[in-house]
Amino acid sequence: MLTKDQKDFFDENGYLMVEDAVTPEQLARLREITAAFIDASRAVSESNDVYDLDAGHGPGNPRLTRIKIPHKQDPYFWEVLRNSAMTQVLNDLLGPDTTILTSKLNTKAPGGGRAVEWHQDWAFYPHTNDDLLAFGLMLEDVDHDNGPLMVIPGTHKGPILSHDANGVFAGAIDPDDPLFERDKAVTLTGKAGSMTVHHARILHGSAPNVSDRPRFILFYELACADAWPILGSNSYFHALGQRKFWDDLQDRTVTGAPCLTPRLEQVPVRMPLPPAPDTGSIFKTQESAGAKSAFSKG
Ligand SMILES: O=C(O)CCC(=O)C(=O)O
Repeated sequence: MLTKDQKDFFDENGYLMVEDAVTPEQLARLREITAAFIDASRAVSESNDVYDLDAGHGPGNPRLTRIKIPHKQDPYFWEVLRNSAMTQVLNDLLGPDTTILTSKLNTKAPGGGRAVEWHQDWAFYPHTNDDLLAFGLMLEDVDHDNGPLMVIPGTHKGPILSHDANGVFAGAIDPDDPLFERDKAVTLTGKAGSMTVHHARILHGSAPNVSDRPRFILFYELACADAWPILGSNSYFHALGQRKFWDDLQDRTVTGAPCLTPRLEQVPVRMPLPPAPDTGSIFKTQESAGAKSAFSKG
């Protein structure tokens, strides 16, 4: 259970590090399943509903940016969210009724695995209130060299910066935006089994993996059940239609029950439109929109 100091820290700064978010047994099983997925990607030559491929991927050298929606690919990714220390952290921060928006296992292959340009998750999926956060469970140790998550503390209470480039929603801020205070960035490193928590409005990003070790972070994006989506780029559930949406809403309940009376708060909302040419993942959105990189050397 989180202490009052940890909760206050999250409220104030918009992020938190939690150690031992899963047991060693749970971690071992998650790694095993992940390794099997990566192995199976050898037979895949184009990004699809499961894999987002990185440049250089091939049968002899699997290089992925992402395993998409892992909790839909293998039930263990769902089970662990509902039966671990993560579950308690979720209830401590969002209350008893919680829902999942999406999940992703972001992988950075050794020697150059892809950067995630600076952004605010909220820009992708505005809701009726901002009781939304993401967990990032480290499946391997994460240090300064293998592309750790970085956050700018306190920005969850500030404006939503423009995420547009070349006339479309690019899913990344302009690194030259005067509101972007990069010198305030905090780097979130930790041992395998540790977990980052970041608020949906906090500015965050991560550099390429320059080490010889992979980086695997399993992200769950979660909300209080009374936060209803206004729109969401990349959220499959917007395309379901009412009946399937209803069924899916039950399936997405992590703890407690769905809430049919959205809580409406005064939150900054700008629709993530028009879409980038390729919205298959954040990597594809940022790349296809021509988002300016904060990490490229040139
Ligand atoms: O993988 C990372 O380092 C960051 C991931 C992220 O922010 C995202 O996928 O929205």
